[in-house]
Amino acid sequence: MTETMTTQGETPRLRIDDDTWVLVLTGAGVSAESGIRTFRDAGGLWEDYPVEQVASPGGFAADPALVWRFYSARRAKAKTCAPNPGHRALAAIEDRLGDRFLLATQNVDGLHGQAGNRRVVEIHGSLFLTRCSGCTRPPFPDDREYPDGPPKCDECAARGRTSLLRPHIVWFGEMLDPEDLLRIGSFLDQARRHRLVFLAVGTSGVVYPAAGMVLEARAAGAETWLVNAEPADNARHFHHFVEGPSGRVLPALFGEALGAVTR
Ligand code: BJW
Repeated sequence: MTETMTTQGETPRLRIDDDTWVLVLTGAGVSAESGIRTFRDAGGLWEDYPVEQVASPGGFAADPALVWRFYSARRAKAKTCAPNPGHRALAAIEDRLGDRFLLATQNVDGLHGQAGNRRVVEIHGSLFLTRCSGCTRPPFPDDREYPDGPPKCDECAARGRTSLLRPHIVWFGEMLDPEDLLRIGSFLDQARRHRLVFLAVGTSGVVYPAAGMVLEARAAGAETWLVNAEPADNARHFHHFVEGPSGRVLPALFGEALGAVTR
C-alpha cells in the first residue's frame, strides 16, 4: 500500500482527461454546508438519538413512533435545505463525463439530485420514499411527516392485515440493495479498462460496505482521493487526502475540468 499524500493548504488539481472515469462516494459531510447534520461529528445526530433505537430493525419493532419522529424531523429539515457548491461541482463533473461518471451516495437527503446529478445510486435509501414493513409493495414517494404515530399500510389493510409503513432507509444489520451494488460493480468493471478515479467525500469511513469501496476501487486500478474535514478512519487506503470542507475543496479540485460548464 502506498503512503497517503495529505494536503491541507492549497487544493491540488484532479486531472480529468477523455479517458477518465470517475466513481464518487459521498457521505453526510458533503451536505453539512447545506445545513444538514452529520452523524458522528460533534453536534451530530447520534449525540441526540441512540443509533440502535432509530436506525435498526430492532429499534423500529420496539418503538416505531420514535423512529417516525426521527425521520419526520429529518424530512422537515431536508425540505428546507438546498445544494451547496460541493454538490454543484459534482453535478458539473457529471455533465462533462456523462456515462463515465457514477455517484454512490450514503446520503438520503436527495440534494445530489436537486443539484442536477442523474447517475446517482442512493445506497442507504431515501428520506422521501416510504415502504411497507409487512408486504412487498414497491417503495413510494412520500414527503409527509408522521409526528402522531406510525402510518399503516392501506394495501395490507385491504387484505385484512395490519402492517406499519417504514422509511425506505437501510438500517444497521440490513442488506444494501443488491441491484445498487451490482450497478457500482459493473461501473468498476467497465472503468478498469480506462483511467479510473475514485473520490470519497465527506464520510468518516466507518460504515461498511461503503467504507470498503476504496479497496474495491484500488483493486480495479483506481487513483483514489479522499476529501474530508478530518482524517477518515480508512484514510490510509487513499493515495491522496485533501483536508477541508467539500464546498470549498471540490470546485477547486476539479478546477479547469469545470471550466466548460458554468452553474
Ligand atoms: C465534512 C464536512 C464538510 C463534516 N466537508 N467533510 C464490516 C466490518 C464491521 C462491521 C460491518 C462490516 N460490514 C457490515 C458491518 C455492519 C454495519 C457497519 O458498518 N457497522 C460499523 C459501524 C462497524 N453495516 C451494516 O449494517 C450495513 N449493512 C450491511 O453491511 O449488511 C450486511 C451485513 C450486516 C450485518 C453484519 C455484516 C454484514 C448497513 C449500514 C446502514 C447505515 N445506515 C446509516 C443510517 C441510516 C441512514 C439515515 O438515516 O440517514 O447510514 S448509519 C449512518 O452512517 C448513515 C450514513 O449514511 C452512514 C455513514 O455516515 P457518514 O456519511 O460517513 O457520516 P459521518 O457523520 O460518520 O461522517 C461525516 C464526515 O464528514 C466526518 O468525517 C466529518 O469530518 C466530515 N465532514 N463536514 C467535508 N463540510
